[in-house]
Amino acid sequence: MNLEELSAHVAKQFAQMHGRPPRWIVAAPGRVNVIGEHTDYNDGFVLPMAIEYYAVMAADRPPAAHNVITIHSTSDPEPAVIDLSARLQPDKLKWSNYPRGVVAGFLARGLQPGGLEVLLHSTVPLGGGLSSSAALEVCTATLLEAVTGKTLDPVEKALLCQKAEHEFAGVPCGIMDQFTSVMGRQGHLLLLDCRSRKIELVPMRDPSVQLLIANTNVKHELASGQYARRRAQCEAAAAALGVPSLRNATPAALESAKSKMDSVVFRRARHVIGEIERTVQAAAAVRASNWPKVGELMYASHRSLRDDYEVSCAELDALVGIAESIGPNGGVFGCRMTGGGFGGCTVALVKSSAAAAISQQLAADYKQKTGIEATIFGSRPAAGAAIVKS
Ligand code: GAF
Repeated sequence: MNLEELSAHVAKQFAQMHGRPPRWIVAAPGRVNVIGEHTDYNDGFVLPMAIEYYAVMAADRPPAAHNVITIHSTSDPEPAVIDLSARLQPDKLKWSNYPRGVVAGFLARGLQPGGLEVLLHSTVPLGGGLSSSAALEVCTATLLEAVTGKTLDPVEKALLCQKAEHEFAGVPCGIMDQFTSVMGRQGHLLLLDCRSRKIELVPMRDPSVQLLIANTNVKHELASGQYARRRAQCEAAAAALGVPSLRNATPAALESAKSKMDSVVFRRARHVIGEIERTVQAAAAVRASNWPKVGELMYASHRSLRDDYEVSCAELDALVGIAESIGPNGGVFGCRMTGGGFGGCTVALVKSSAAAAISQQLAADYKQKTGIEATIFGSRPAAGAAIVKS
């Protein structure tokens, strides 16, 4: 379903529920990261793109004026109820904390949205490492821009959403996901420098290649605690090296400081420093349409995430192993886990002409190895969040 069809679908559902059409419709995409994993909170580079899967909200004022935002979701019978006259705090209904934190960010800027009835529908797989939470945050922020008539600067908007995730969802995430959902560009990867927060657009329009996303359909629960622990280990490595962040470190400096840190911290830093370098090289290789080189960097990224950063899992490794065994003759250039890890998705760079056959083989071999059905889909690089109706 393209965005236009999806918006019409959500508008229809809203009308069925409330007996009138929505006044506003907004959408924000998920993302897939091609390379540059766990580098954003180290001031490094990332190379993601927005995908054609979206969080969509349809909304209107409630018939009787009251100061409450009620969000019904098509994936949970319990609505999020955000009372604007009370001090906003994290709630036990987990998904409601993403919009709640964003509303708090608007209120902190003196922007009063007023009462709303909202219907949320998301096609971004939940918890699949494709930024379903950032899509929800950015979708909420876009709705509040439409409602208040105040357009935020894109960087401020992304940072407001990141703060919502830190303070209301308790995840100390970097900036990649929110920046991509806000600033995605059709036909382009985003080379985001997380230190300067500047984006270089990298065209990705060669029709002979495409990205295939494969969802392991597993999510191992240790994810969020482990994320915070990785961040702390990176900070420990930077402190031992005497630099503000691992962006400022080189492989040689790390090697010579090896005795100053424990071996786990050393391996975490080795991943980050290598991954920042691979990301810059991959952007250059995409620009040159050097697909074998991009693929080689993707495999190297996966090995480093698996062995040094230890955020992969058996199911992700199984998918990458199958992709590797299909190999260049079968049309696969490279494959790696994408997103935070411990489950979720892989991303593969493949020949478009072989994509259907590769999808079939990935699904069949994964089922055979793990007993689990993978979900496999493609996406072109999509545009960032937008007001569809206002
Ligand atoms: C998650 C985080 F939200 C991002 O900021 C990033 O750190 C990513 O994991 C790992 O690259 O998606």
